[in-house]
Amino acid sequence: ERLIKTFELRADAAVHPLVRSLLGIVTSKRSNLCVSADVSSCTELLTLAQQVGPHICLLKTHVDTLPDFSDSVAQQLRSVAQQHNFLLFEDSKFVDIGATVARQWERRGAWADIVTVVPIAGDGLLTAIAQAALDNSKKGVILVAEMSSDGALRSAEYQEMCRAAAKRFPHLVMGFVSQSSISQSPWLLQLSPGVSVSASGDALGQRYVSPECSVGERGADVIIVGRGVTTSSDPAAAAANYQQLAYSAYLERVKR
Ligand code: 5BU
Repeated sequence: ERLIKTFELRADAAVHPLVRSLLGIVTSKRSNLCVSADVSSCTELLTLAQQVGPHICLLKTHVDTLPDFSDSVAQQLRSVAQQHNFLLFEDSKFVDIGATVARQWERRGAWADIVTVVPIAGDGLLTAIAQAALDNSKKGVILVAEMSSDGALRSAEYQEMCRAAAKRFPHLVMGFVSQSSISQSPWLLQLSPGVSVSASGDALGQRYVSPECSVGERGADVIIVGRGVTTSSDPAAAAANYQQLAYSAYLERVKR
């Protein structure tokens, strides 16, 4: 059901206001591309955000890999995001007891619109984030349900845990990071990394499929592309290419 519904219809069905906002951005910019800004400094991060801004719906970060990340950088990033109309997505992969995640979220999650969580520890960490976020309608969580890399856990029981957690926290959880369809619920999103037009993997176990395969066959709503864009000599042009391929694949999918 999720796969054949248009983003417009799914925005209407959305439970989480941020799902509605994100799908609004996706349809107005005609972009279901998330660029993963895996760079080495905040200067590079801000430059990349400006370059790819017009072509993305989401910018994904790992701020723990940036030695110079600060509140001021977060603020500057926020203003670039506002200027180009995209949301900020910190790939925090929180996984711990609630009390610890509450502290981690303050430090490296609170600045972003959306964070990732690995929901193997029970409900404590989702409760902690729901409590810490002063306004839940402005913060979202994406559950890591299935990873792109070689040898990653593919467990029906774990996927069921992810679906159940999404059900228990409908005002916090926006969807999943996965390589296949975890849920048919049209109000939940599938974000998929491991996408490249040129490579089939890297030397450390990453596995890639094309944008067409990710969206058309594996059910991604939004593709996540890192090095396919960041290592290009023209990141804006590379992003524009992924944007076009992913959005066409989505249009094809809902036509069927
Ligand atoms: P790449 O350069 O396109 O391979 O980067 C992919 C990004 O997505 C990178 O930041 C990873 O940490 C992230 N990622 C992933 O590759 N696979 C996963 O299953 C998850 C996250 Br979850």
